[in-house]
Amino acid sequence: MVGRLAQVALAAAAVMALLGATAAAAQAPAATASAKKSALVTVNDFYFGPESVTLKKGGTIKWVWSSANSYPHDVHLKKGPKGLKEKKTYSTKTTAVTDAEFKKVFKTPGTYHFICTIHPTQMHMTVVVKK
Ligand SMILES: [Cu+2]
Repeated sequence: MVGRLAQVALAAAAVMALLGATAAAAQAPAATASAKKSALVTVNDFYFGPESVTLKKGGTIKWVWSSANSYPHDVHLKKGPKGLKEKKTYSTKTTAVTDAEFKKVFKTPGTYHFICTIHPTQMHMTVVVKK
């Protein structure tokens, strides 16, 4: 008898937890959509975290290579907004496994697509710079 009651209580708790998780997930996009003045992106074996960043005009991104990496990666601008100047400065000149940083200020509004040239299908990210 007590056992059955406990089971019912557990099931109710599980449903409540599920409902709570769903509510939290529904609220998340609004929070991440706000434009940031600066953002930190980690370069990992085989993903950028996060894969999407929205910046204010003039905002900065700092990429930091994870100390847990075993493979080399780079940051490479595959496509930037139309008329973007000094495109080459949005890509690293070399690859690195760990202990590397790359910082870039985004003054031109638009959408930027970045990849790692060694793992282009796995590692990609998008930066949106607001006007
Ligand atoms: Cu890579």
